[in-house]
Amino acid sequence: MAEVAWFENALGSFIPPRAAAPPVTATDTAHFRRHRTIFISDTHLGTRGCKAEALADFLAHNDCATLFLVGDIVDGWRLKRRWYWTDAQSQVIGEILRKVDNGTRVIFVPGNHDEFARDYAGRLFAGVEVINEAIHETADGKRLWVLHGDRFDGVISFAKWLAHAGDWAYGWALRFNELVFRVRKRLGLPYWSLSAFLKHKVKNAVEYISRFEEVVAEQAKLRGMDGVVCGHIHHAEIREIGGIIYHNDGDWVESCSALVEDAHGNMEILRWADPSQRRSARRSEAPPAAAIRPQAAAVPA
Ligand SMILES: [Mn+2]
Repeated sequence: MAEVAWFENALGSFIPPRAAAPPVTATDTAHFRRHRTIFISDTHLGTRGCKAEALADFLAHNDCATLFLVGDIVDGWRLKRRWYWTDAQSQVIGEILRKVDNGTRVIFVPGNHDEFARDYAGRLFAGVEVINEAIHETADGKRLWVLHGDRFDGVISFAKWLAHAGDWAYGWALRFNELVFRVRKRLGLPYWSLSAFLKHKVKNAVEYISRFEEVVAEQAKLRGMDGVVCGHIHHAEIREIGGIIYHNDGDWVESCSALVEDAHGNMEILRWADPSQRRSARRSEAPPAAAIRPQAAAVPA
């Protein structure tokens, strides 16, 4: 893979190293968790489905040396049809740029919904490096292939228009499901079982997900990797498949999940929608109160 070789061999040599991140001066530094690496994908900024508030909150409370944006970050397909942007979505961009300013290396690996960015691979935008595929070396020396994953999706690779149509149809189906029901009833059309239809769809989805995971792992093995990090199917997972560690960082449309690596190379999936995990994530690894709030002792109890 030319891009991979290029990234490995050349990128580090011409991108000037940044100074280490200075201590963050946010008001709630006590609730801060530091990671070696954070991987997020499928945020679908520019859509109503994007859980932008949760994402901005996650980014504000989780710091890292390297942040990988593993595709479908901005939904160009939707924005092309209709502009949808909120303050919370701007806040997400603001949090990412704040990380850049604080010395975090931010690498954007475009997906199919933001494929427009693939033409800019090798460039820097606002300090964010764009690269079609990357190799990440973990703290314990494992080589992980980082890519969005849509290239293994037969529908998307071979009939792009079909995928677009499917995406469009799905969005409308969700919004007008109720209306369709009422119209059918009025027209005296026969009963149509939604639950049976969905069950069938879910079964197909489960088969599709496991096939996707196998294919991605196989391809990572062929490339001599120890593991792979991808997104695309909106299904967070860490599991071993045929000697390859398969990681999927999930999405920010439903599950609000991120993949994080600690200083020893341990990988973990964080689910920011889950309030208990959110609280414990904020408590853990918090620096001693005195270190960040030297004035705390002077404040009367
Ligand atoms: Mn995708």
